Amino acid sequence: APSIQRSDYTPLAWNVDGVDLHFALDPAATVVTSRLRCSRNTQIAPAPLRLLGEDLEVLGLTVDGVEAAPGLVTQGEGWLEIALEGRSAEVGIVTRINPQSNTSLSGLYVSRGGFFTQCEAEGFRRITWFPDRPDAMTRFTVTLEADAASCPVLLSNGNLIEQGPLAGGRHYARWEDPFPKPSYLFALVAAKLVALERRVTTASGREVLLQVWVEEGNLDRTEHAMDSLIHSMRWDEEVFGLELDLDRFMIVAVSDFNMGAMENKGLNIFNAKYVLAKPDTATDVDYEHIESVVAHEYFHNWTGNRVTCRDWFQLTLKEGLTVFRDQQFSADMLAVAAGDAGAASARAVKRIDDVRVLRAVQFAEDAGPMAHPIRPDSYQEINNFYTATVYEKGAEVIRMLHTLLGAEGFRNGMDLYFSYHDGQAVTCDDFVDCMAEANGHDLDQFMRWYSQAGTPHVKAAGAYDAASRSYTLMLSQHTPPTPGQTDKQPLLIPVAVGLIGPDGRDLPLRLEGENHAGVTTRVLELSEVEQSFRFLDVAVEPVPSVLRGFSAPVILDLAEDDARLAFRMAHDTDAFNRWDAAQRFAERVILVLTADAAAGRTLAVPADFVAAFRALLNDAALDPAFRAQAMTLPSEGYLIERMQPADPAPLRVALMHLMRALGTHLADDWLALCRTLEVTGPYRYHPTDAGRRALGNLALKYLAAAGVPEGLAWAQAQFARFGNMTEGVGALAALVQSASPAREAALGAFHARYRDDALVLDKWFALQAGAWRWDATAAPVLERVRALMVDPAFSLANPNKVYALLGSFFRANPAEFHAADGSGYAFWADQVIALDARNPQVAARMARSLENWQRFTPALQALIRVQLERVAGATGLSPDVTEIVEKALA
Ligand code: BAL
Ligand code: ZN
Repeated sequence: APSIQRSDYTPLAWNVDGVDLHFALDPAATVVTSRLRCSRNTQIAPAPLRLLGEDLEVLGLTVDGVEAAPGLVTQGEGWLEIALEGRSAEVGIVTRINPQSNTSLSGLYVSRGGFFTQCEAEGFRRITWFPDRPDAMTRFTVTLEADAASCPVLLSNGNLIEQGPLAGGRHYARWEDPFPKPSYLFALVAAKLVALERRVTTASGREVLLQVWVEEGNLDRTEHAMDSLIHSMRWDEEVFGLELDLDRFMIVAVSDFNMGAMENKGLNIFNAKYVLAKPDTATDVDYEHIESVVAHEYFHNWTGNRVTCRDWFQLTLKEGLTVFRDQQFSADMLAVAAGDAGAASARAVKRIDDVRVLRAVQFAEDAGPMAHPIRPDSYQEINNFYTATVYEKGAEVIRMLHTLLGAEGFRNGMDLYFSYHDGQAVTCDDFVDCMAEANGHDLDQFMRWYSQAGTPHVKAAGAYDAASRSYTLMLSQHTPPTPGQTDKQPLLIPVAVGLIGPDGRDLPLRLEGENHAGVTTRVLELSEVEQSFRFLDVAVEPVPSVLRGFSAPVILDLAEDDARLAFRMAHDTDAFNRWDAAQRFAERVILVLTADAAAGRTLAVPADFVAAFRALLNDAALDPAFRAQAMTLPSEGYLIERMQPADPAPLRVALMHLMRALGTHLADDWLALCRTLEVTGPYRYHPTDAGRRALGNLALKYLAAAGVPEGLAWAQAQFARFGNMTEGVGALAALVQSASPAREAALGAFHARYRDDALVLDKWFALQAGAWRWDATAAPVLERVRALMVDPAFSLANPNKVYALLGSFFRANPAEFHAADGSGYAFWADQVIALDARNPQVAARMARSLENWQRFTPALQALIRVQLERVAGATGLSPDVTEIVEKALA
């Protein structure tokens, strides 16, 4: 398939200064009338107006009111050029589209009887012919016309300027967006919805209307999203001085949606999963996700909408920055709720959550055939580049700027960015240039983070010299080659370091050549391949704590024996590194157990490891949320990346053995936690309560895995009387992850209670698809997955269902998915091909679950290759899936 190059960018020959759109909405035949007011870009050589379109039936085409002469128009695959004369022209286009048959959920589509749009990245061209690229910023006026009974609510971007009835039971509304925007931020909704409304006053004293639109019957699940929106508005005013610029801001929940949510100007459209919450249906984690996604989309109003991307290669300009902003917001919200005493721990817990995802998903991506820099140089299908690299690693790159420049320097850079670029479509260079200029800081080397793919390895080794009372830390860096990029240059890597004394207290740090002493964590700037840093006045040999707070997205290679890891688990004052020490110890133990399982040796869990875990578990000075993080083993996905070659079957045996051992040896400790952590009183979403529930549910998981009768009884009792979804699904998860016969009854009861609640049933599907076989006589999980696919509640047309059932099986259940007979792979190929025919974006996401196939054992690789080739050879394959499988097979 052809690939698009970043270096091929050319400016627009024609600007569209304004567009009037008229939609005569009808499920099978919607007529879109578009009037484009175009003006020539006099900065470049004259060229025709180039419009992009896909699956459109053209009913008429005029230039300045006159039917376009055939000689003026040239057409190719997906494009149309009109040879316009002079300096300005008005182009009129009428097209007909079929929203009801649009199963890709890109463009205009129908969901549960309503009309919705999704235009990022290239969905607008499926609505009408347009210069559908992010640097074409246009003022939109939109008129919607629809059946009044089935679509009483008509929404689009900006301000409602007119509405009224029409003949034949129809009605209309006209919306005007005062801000020029690219077409990817266009949205419309026409549906039967109700709204929760609030009026709030912005920092400058303007009153604005906030609405959360949902289907009737879901109004009691909108409070949390509304609160999250208001908190986001306040935070952006306080931290970045950024205010809502519209009189009205709307969030709409839709059941069928490819992504999490979309930041359309003034009209955010959300996957219902990230809006709807009440205690009976949403877990603490759901509440947390809703808060952060609402914030993310709201923050895009400035970082993305007011200043947007010049081209899609710059996607991380808005995504990395906005993820960083939502991470900071969530950390602040958690810290405020936790109070002064708990704030640091609450921030660390959030950081751990984010790093866990980065390591499991982004590191894997960076080590596979899809590896790309946060600003890619080429792509075949842009939808495949909404990746963990562009988003999460992109956010880490912004975080490093924040670390290097300080909060104030970063804010100054942001202020400069808006002062220069408000209303423009710009590049990542423009952003970093502002950071450099505002701080008088040369960031040329730092820009390599934008152009180099792959996860850097940082090696650290320390040497203490008692005679001179000095400690030298040697740091070196190396980035392994990635596809198409063999030579890597050294990066500028901020490495936060502390030195811990034998009593467990941090030593004051004084770097050679510097006078000030006293700080206990110091950010070293590693810019060369190898560099030494010498600390003076070090009274005793310290234990180094390196990469505190995960100060850079790298793999740290630091030789530490078990005793040292246990020491840092007990004493590291950096909560992130304390957690990381526990993860490193666990990883080491698991990989040894895995090798033993593969070789048929007996499995033995080291007593030191159990003791170190027990000490953390019972450290009442640590908040429960942190303890839950520390006691959660590294994910299977992450561990697979750490194995060479990866063999999921013995890994699963090792993990089960370790879970059972920790459940058995620490049974009394876990049971004591269950008793002391119980949260009484009505449910509230609060980090203190959430932390207690998280640790309590984790205790049940270990106890159930080990088959401890009191633990299973506790889980059953909690399940029988649960008052909120966190407790309900926690107990259910513990039962499902056990050999207890109670599991099937619990699954049945859960289904009976929530049979009409699609979002809750997603949890039910996911739990079963991700289940381990604790009972060795149980059938392979694939059989259950197949059975669930014919459950009436399942549908391949609904992305959430696909992610819950198939996504969980492919991604969260490696041992079952990678069954030695290859059955999982054949099933994967069947589903990818079936999905691709209706929704290429969802199909490509599922296809990606096998891209790192070359990590696995030769026997598994041989089986996977057959299925990758089968998918690659399927007729009519989308560009989306083609790119994934071709790169995997390259
Ligand atoms: N822009 C796509 C969804 C998001 O990142 O907010
Ligand atoms: Zn985003």
